[in-house]
Amino acid sequence: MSFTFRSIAVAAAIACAMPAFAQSITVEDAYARSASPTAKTGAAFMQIVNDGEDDRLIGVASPAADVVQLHTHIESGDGVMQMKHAEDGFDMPAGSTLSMERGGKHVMLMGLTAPLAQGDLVPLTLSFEKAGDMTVDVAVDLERMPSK
Ligand SMILES: [Cu+2]
Repeated sequence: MSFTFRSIAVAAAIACAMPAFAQSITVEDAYARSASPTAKTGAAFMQIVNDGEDDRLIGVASPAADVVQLHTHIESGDGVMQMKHAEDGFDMPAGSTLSMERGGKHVMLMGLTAPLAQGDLVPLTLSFEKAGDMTVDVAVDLERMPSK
């Protein structure tokens, strides 16, 4: 495929006309919860669809908690699943979906600045190595059951 100057200019104009969130990465089915209304810790879960190039989710931030981290679960030797801070983030190959689900990868919210109340919106800024930062409002759903 070869680009002429004209096609690049048209593509740039189209890109500028789109809202900032219309990127190659989309966040679907996001929700946040805590184990109880008074819990100091919460978590957020979502599906992140990458329709663009190979990328990596390298960080997450939110005003909703003092410490916000990407976590995964690993099995310690005795078969017990433990949470672990994924310091290198999560790989997101082109065309893949990163699933953050209960019992697996998740966004950890430690030291909640306010309790998570049903229906509240928690802003999360996801940082991608190539796609940059994306902020999504994640609804609190305390009643949702794990999908598996
Ligand atoms: Cu965790």
